[in-house]
Amino acid sequence: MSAERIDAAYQLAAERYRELGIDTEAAMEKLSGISISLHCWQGDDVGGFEQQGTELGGGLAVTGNYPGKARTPDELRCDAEKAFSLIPGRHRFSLHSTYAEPRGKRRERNELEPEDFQTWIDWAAAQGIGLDFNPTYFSHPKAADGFTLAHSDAGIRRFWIEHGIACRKIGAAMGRKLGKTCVTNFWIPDGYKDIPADRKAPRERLVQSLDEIFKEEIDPKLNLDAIEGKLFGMGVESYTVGSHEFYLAYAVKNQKLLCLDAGHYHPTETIADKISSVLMFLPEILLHVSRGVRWDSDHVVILNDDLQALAQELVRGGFLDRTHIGLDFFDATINRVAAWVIGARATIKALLMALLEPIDQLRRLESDGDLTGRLALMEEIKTLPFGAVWDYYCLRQGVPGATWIDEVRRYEEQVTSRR
Ligand code: RNT
Ligand code: ZN
Repeated sequence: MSAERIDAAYQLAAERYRELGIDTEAAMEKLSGISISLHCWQGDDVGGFEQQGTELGGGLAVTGNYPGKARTPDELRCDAEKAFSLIPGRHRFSLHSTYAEPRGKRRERNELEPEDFQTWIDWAAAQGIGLDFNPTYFSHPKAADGFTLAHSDAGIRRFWIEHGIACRKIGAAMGRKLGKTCVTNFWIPDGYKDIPADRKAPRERLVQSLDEIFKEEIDPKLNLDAIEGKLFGMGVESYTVGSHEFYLAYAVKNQKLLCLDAGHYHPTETIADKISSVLMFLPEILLHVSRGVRWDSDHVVILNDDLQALAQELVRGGFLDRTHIGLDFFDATINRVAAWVIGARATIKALLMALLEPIDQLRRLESDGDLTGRLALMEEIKTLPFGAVWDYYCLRQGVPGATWIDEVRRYEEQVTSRR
C-alpha cells in the first residue's frame, strides 16, 4: 500500500478513536519508547558457541530443522540486524553466557569475563541498543544430572555460584559500557523427574547459593538481577526447586526482579493476572513473553488473547515503567529471523492495542457498577480500526507493513539458505 493511502486510512482511524476520547498520536509516542528484549537464542535453537558437545538439557527442547541457522556470532548478529530492521522501535538484545566470544583462550563458565563479550558490546553500541544477560545453567557436563545451584555436591554448587557471580559482573559491564541498564536473569533447571523424598534440602541450598551470588552490591543503574521460577520441565515433572512460590518469596525478601514466563504455570493460568499482585510488593519485574501450546512448548508469540491481556495489564496498571519485556520462544520449524519478527511485532501490536483502549470510560463503567456497559464496550472496541494505526506506526518508524516477509524471503535466498 502506498504511503498516501496508509496516511489516508490513518486519518480516518484517528478520527474514529478521537470520538472515543483516544489520542492515537500520544499512543504511538508512548509505544515508541518501549523496548522489547529480543532473545539471542531463537536465532540458533539455544545452541550457543561453546561447543561443549553436550545436549541442550535442563528440560528444554527445540524441535525442527529449518535450514539456515546461525553458526557463528557474526551470522547471529547479521540475522538479528535483519530482524531489528523489520520491527518498529528501538529494542534490546538478550544474550546467554554460552554466546561468549573469547578473543583469546576460551574460559570456563565460572571464569567468564566482560571481555569475552566485548564484540557483542561493541556491536550493541554501534546498533544503539542495550544488552540483557543470562547465566547458562544447562548444556554443560556439570549440569548433566539436572542439578546446579541446588546440587548436593558442594564443588558443583561452587562452580555454578561462581558462574552467577561472573555473570552479574558481565551484566554490569554491559550496562556501564552501553549506558543502558542490563537485566541479568537467573533460571536454573534443578529438579526431579519423580517424587522427591526431600523437598526442603535442595531449596535450602538454593537460598544459600543465591545469597552468595547476590552478596556483592551492584549499582542498579548498571545491572538488575531477575529470578525466574517454573512449574516443571521435561524430565523434571515432579519437583522443581525454583518454583514460583520459592522465587516470589525470595524476590520480595531480597527485592529482586521476578521474571514471569508465560509458559511456566498451569496451562489455564496466565501471567497477566499476576502482574498487579507481584508489583504491589516488588519494584520491578521481567517478563518472558512466550506461548505454551498444551505445555511449556515455547511457540512463537502471536497476537492472541493471552498476549493482549498481558499488554492491557501493563498499560491499565501504569506498569510499563516497572516492567522489562523480554521474549522467550524457540521454534526451529520455521525461518528463525521470521520467528523473531513475528513474535516481536505481535508483542508491539498488543501494546499498541492496549494503548488505544478507552480505559477511563471502561473504568468509569466499572466503578458505576455498570458491568453490562463494560462488557458491551469491551466487545465494541475490538473492531476499531487498529490495523490502520499499526500500518501508520510502521510507516513512521521506517519499517515495512505486512510486506516485511518479502524482506525475510530475500534474505533467506541471499544469505541463510547458503549456509
Ligand atoms: C526455561 C526458561 C528460560 C530459558 C532461556 C533459554 O524454561 O524459560 O528462560 O528459556 O533461558
Ligand atoms: Zn523463560
